[in-house]
Amino acid sequence: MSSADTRIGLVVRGHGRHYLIEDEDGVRVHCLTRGKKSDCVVGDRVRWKRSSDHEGVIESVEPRRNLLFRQDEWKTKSFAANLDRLLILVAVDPQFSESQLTRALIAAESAGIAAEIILNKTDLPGANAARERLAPYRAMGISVLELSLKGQKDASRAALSPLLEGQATLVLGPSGTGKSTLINLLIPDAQAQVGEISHALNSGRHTTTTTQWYWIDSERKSALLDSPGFQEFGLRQISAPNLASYMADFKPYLGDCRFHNCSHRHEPGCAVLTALEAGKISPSRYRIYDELWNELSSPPKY
Ligand SMILES: Nc1nc2c(ncn2[C@@H]2O[C@H](COP(=O)(O)OP(=O)(O)O)[C@@H](O)[C@H]2O)c(=O)[nH]1
Ligand SMILES: [Mg+2]
Ligand SMILES: [Zn+2]
Repeated sequence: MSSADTRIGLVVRGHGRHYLIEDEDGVRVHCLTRGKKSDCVVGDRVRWKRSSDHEGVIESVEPRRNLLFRQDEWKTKSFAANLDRLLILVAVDPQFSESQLTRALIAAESAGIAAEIILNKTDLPGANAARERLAPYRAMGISVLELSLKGQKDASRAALSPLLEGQATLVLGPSGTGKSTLINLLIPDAQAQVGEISHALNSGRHTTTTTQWYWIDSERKSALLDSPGFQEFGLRQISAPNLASYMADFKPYLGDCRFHNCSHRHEPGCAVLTALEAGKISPSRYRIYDELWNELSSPPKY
């Protein structure tokens, strides 16, 4: 197959072996993959060619800039490829899991993707408590944007728009935090975009089993990606000894331990443990590190 026959397209939705590709002119075409070799995810640039008036075939996947994924005990789940930013959405209520938040941040850091946090529903009582739980993240240099997406639509849009401009941004967060509210705020025709895509892939209107790509602007420069919720967020792609290097609050101390292969759990002369005792690393972050270390250094459970 000569590359002259193929064109470059963007994967905007996947469903099994079925993909929806957008060509350079914004025209969307239903494509199939040939097999395992052309496994692709939303955000991928692919080489494809027409196989009929209505359909195409994906021949190959272009090299990726990055890939955000989680690796549970037995399966790997890709969120999306070629992202500019990850926005982790948490809310005052339901109370967010710091472990899930940390896992998402580590996955992003290890994939080389910039991540920021949005705290939504700051109109609710309990906002201060949530703010306090996020203080360690602010202190380690992660931006925490406080929003009230439902009640303060204009202010939220004004705060988000500059962040999203010209970028491909994935929104990740547990259910009930306001992901749909955020998408609908920025993409008034979101429902129509989903319907059109689902129709093209014959995948049912309300399936949210895969990542969904939305254009924010008619010039197709800024994109938001919505992905399905998750129960687990496995990080088995990371080895325990590398874990601390993906945690911004641990990183400053890593060169200062007595042993170069320090696990930062019980070794004498450990700079991380000293920082923990001095209150420079938060106890909850350290507890999550310890849990993750155990998880990543034990074999998968049957
Ligand atoms: N109080 C309050 N409720 C909100 C806010 N944003 C969203 N909600 C509500 O939270 C619930 C879950 O929102 P939704 O966007 O469906 O969350 P998703 O599950 O992450 O898609 C809905 O009842 C929203 O109306 C907010 O800023 N403040
Ligand atoms: Mg939703
Ligand atoms: Zn150490």
